Amino acid sequence: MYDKHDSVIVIGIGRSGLATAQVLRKRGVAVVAYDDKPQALSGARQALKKIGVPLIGAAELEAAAKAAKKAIISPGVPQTNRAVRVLQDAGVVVISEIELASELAASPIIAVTGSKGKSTTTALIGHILTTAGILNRVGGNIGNPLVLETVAAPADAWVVAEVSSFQLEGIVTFAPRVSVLLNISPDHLDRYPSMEEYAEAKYRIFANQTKKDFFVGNADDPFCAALRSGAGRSIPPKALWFGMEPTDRGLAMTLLGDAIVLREKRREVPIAHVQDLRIRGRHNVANAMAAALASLCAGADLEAVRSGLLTFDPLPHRLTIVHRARGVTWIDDSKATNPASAAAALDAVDAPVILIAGGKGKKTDFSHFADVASKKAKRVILIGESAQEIGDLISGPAVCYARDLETAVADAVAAARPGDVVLLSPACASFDMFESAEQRGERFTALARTSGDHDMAAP
Ligand code: UMA
Ligand code: ADP
Repeated sequence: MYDKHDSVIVIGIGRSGLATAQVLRKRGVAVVAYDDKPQALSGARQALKKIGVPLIGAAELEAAAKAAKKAIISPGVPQTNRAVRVLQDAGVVVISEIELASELAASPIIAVTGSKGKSTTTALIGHILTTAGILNRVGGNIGNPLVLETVAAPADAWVVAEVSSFQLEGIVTFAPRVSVLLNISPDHLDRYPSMEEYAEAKYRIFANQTKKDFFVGNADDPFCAALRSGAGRSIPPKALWFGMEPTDRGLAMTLLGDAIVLREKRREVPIAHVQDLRIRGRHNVANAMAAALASLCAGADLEAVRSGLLTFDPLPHRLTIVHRARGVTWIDDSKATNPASAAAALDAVDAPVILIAGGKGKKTDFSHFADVASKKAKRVILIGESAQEIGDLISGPAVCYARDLETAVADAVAAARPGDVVLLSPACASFDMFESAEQRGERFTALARTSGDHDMAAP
């Protein structure tokens, strides 16, 4: 499988595509690469050349299809892409990089999906497993292509994989030992025609699991909870549910007062107190429960789960305090790229909030987020393509429009008073103004640290 007798086409030469090409070339596979925007590939061109992978144009796809049986697509390339269609019509099997990663894996996989909380939960599982002394490698949508991790992981390690709906679209046999479904809220509706189709892509995470495998699900999320009664799809019988409602006897983990507890037969075992976690907000309690259950499935002991939960710091750009000056706290939540995550962030902040939001919308409805912002924020500063759409829905707090992040931060500096929080939680993607959500968060942090110090009106 995947050796010098094989020939593969890689579509999309970003992080995922380049890693795929590198892994396959190392095994002796003949690889050709295709990208819709070859002119934009600077460093990648060199990297492909180095490993002997030619970059082909659209006109050469049909000829390439004659030699190759398989194509691997990058997550950003939709199934409707013209090149993908040409290859499929020529009989080429098109799979995603996570499918390849699982085909090449010797170790079991814990896969985490959901609209929001994936990276936090994935990283937290890795942290708990490490605390428990269990070998593991973390990768996938979180940033480092999964295929690099599965080929490097020894058989006695676990691979903890963050998987997106985009990646799940292209699986065939991908069957994690443990699947985790966190939540399904409106996101990526610029790629999916409906919420139902988006949810279907997420449900694929458990499609190939068998009765020896585990499923961990959020009982409080309507799209996840629907699976408890079947919803026409079968999750593995070893299903562990978490949720905030302790009267629900079907939950394996829940909240009793402020304690996260594990239900074991008739016992309720306290795991951690919410206020002792370093990750804040109710949404992070859900992420913590999911991570704890998944880690237990992989054999972590309770003491390691407890200690792992208490020593995990938030990842950058996720409700991260980046600056404090003159009584004002600056929080970078740039990774809140859909309305539900920005609403969750507002919910988690317990102080008067000046909110900076907006960016590239994904055809999601902003009404609920705008309601929460209307109640919670004292000022809303809007940037980017979706600014007007969001602003039209806000009532109550002062709304202002800024042409860029610099102007937005300057406005926040002028408006902030001691005790306030300035929160960047955009509810939108970043691509209208930045290369990535990370770049947006870094810019905000730099601005907060400079302007936040110097220009603030004296208390
Ligand atoms: N391309 C085409 N045709 C298209 C679309 C893209 O040729 O129709 C080409 C582009 O010209 C570019 C390349 O594909 O050269 C980019 O591929 P990509 O968009 O798949 O990006 P990668 O750099 O490979 O990063 C991908 C994930 N990107 C997306 O899902 C959009 C990364 O998730 C992931 O971290 C990385 O693989 C490693 O696994 C990012 C993301 O935004 C963080 N994910 C979405 C999210 O979290 O909401 C799902
Ligand atoms: P993902 O990888 O799914 O994008 P992250 O863990 O990176 O999720 O978190 C991204 C943002 O989403 C964070 O800034 C946080 O505000 C928010 N968030 C995290 N977990 C949840 C959750 N379970 N529900 C709603 N929002 C969440």
